[in-house]
Amino acid sequence: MTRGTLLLGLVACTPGSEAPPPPPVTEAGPTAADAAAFVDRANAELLTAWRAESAAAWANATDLTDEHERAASAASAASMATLTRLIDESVPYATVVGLDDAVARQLALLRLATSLPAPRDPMRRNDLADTAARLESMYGKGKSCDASGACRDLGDLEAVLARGGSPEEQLDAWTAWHSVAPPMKPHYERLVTLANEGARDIGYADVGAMWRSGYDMPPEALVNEVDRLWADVLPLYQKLHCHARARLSAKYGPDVVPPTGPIPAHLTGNMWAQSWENLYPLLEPYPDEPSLDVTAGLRAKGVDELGMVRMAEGFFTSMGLDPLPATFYERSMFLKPEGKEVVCHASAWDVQWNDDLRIKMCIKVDHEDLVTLHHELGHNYYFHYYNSLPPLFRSGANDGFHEGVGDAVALSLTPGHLQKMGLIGEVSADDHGVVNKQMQDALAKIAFLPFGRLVDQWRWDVFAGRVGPEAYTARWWELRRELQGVAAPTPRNDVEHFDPGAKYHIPGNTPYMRYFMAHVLQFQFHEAMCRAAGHQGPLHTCSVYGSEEAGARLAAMLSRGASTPWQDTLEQLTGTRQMDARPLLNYFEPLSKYLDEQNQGRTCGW
Ligand code: X8Z
Ligand code: ZN
Repeated sequence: MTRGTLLLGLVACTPGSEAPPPPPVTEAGPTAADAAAFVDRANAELLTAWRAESAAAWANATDLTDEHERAASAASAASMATLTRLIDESVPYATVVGLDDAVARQLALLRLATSLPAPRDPMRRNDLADTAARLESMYGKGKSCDASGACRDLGDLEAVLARGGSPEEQLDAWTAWHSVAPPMKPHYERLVTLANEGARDIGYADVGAMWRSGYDMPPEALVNEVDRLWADVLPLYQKLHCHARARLSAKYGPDVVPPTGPIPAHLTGNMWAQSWENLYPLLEPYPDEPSLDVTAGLRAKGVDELGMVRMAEGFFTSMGLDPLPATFYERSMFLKPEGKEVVCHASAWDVQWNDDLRIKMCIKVDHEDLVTLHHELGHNYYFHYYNSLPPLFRSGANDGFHEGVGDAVALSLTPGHLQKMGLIGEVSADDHGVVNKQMQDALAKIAFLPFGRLVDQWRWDVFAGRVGPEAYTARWWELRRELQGVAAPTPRNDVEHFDPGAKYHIPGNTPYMRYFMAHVLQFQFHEAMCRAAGHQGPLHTCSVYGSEEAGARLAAMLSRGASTPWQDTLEQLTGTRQMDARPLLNYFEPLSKYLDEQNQGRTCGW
């Protein structure tokens, strides 16, 4: 989560709509100087509102109580009121001739400054704030309890899938977690109705149209960009799917995993089939090679959760980036606290918008979470480096950038680097070692692509009213089947189920296309940083650990925040103005060949 999405936060003061009236605009109309003064005032008011909102959201997410939820909702409602009022007040300034570029850009960003636009009507706004806070808490508190009263939370159920035991056991865990979502459905319907009203109040057709407008290009052009990138990466996904399905079918039998057709969603080692890294033991191309998984190394060296955080920070500081402030270690939540309910879904924060960096995570000592820690610190470093910009510019160049930074850095966790850190044993640089590593990466990153794409495909349909509550779950599975090639393990319907609600970002109202873009962009960032580091040789062998040149280029990008169109920011780092799948495809070249060999004679597709 990034600060830009912390729009579920709250402001524990009186609603901002009661703020003093704006200064009168003279009959001649406002000047460029008036517009600049308005933007300054808007930034100051937003900063106050957003600080209160994120403080209350943090208190709630790290200790889910009714009182915290009420406070979070109140602060969120106040922040919504402030933003709505400022958007209304900004209207006369938008058409002023001769606006400074930065002022014009901030006026445009003001209308996009939330992913949860609120209706003007105060009662309906409060209702939306309550609904959003309620959904966040419901997800965080989600548990499945049996007749004896024994309960399992998401972490427990994910661990069952990760172990990959019997299909029955996995089906049970999958079903148990999906049973948490149906009570969310009426609240989600309410959120859609109210947020759509808010979007219309500020001139967008619906919330999806508003989300698609945040990319410095016409919204239809963004859709075309996503389609273009998807078409570029789809062949690689299909190959991976084909190979994974064949191995799963061999493991579980053709009755459980039919050798043609979609993969049952509960057997991919992940609750949402969005990342298949837990299938690595089944798919490891050359099992005789030394292991690449750092889990055993972390445990053998006695590295605990805090040690993992320090390790991730150490990667950034090796590149010459600043150390994290001491308060990061004092205020973060690294572990699920005893006796409290929390939102374990990992997120990064700057709670007080003043370098008050924190993460909130229930860290496990394993490979996956070491990578996730780099992801989260990528957000924190973004917050840190754009901290001196006006609040309206304190976000990623686009939201995919924010999500891609830490992942790009984690691409440098090469076997060579991990060996130097003493986390894995000797590594072979021969083809077998390379293909093993690529399989590990692809199961996390290539497997993710269709899921990254489909979550907002679904939500765009929902916000636009093309898919109503009577078809939420049906449409969800249509898309999952069509794009991911995975199928629900049991029949699902819209009377009993609300399967999209079992994924955090739906109740959490966090836009998701950002992750699809980030999975493409991170390879572009990695390639550019490797170039800066003077790396020679194939992209997959590059680690920018210790490269201050790469660090300086990264920090320059982070420092720009959203102050320039993302195309300019991308060009500054990479030399290109487009999101481009070539670096990703180039990176996975060796695996692509391996998959072609493996899939010979198989019927691929679903
Ligand atoms: O939500 C996240 C991060 C926080 S921004 C942990 N991710 C997506 C997910 O978990 O679904 C990272 C990858 C995709
Ligand atoms: Zn993230």
